[in-house]
Amino acid sequence: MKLYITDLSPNSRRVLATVHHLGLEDETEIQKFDLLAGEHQTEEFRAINPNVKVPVLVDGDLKLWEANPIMIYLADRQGAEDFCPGDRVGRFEILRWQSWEVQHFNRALGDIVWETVAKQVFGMGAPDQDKIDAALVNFRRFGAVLDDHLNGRDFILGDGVTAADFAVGSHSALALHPQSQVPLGEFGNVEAWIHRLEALPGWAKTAPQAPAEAAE
Ligand SMILES: N[C@@H](CCC(=O)N[C@@H](CS)C(=O)NCC(=O)O)C(=O)O
Repeated sequence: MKLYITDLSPNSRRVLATVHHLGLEDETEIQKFDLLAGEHQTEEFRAINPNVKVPVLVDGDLKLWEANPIMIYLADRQGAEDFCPGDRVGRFEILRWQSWEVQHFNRALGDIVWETVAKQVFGMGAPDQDKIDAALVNFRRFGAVLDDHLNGRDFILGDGVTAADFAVGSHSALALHPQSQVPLGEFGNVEAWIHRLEALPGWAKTAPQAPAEAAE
């Protein structure tokens, strides 16, 4: 298999962490692009992903883009039922939380850290406080949902880590950044769960080298 990723990307991290968590390192060739240098903008890569974005997994004839389905594909390929249950209810749970993080939780979190962390890393100007305030309203709304859900659970589906945790937690390094202004302290269950995630070997191995520079 070949996996195309970039450094400092939550979307890439969740897939790379899945590779490590499932013990697939030896059979996965990793190609990293420097997006700022435009290394991904080639006709060869466009033929693999017409969106010209990473992550992308190529496995034989399969060219799979979008981080969340790549995680499910890798789990199914390994028969890793504990990481991504195959039964009807378990599978719906994974899809539900993956859909939710894209639309709600990480959209809000991403908007906050774009303003507070990433823009400064990329030299794109001062944070826009109005945008931060608007995103904070959504973060608090959806953060409360996750916090309630995690009450009495170590991970999103219960006792063990799954693809739902890697998806919802994909921005953890950014949320923990001292400049992030993400009010994690208001959501004790979410904060504890992020630290639990960061302590997992497969997740820890993929921590951004310079979390201060972590950006989408
Ligand atoms: N929805 C996509 C998002 C992919 C994405 O936005 N990738 C970014 C890096 S995190 C990218 O490749 N950007 C390069 C570009 O747009 O030129 C996924 O989940 O995989």
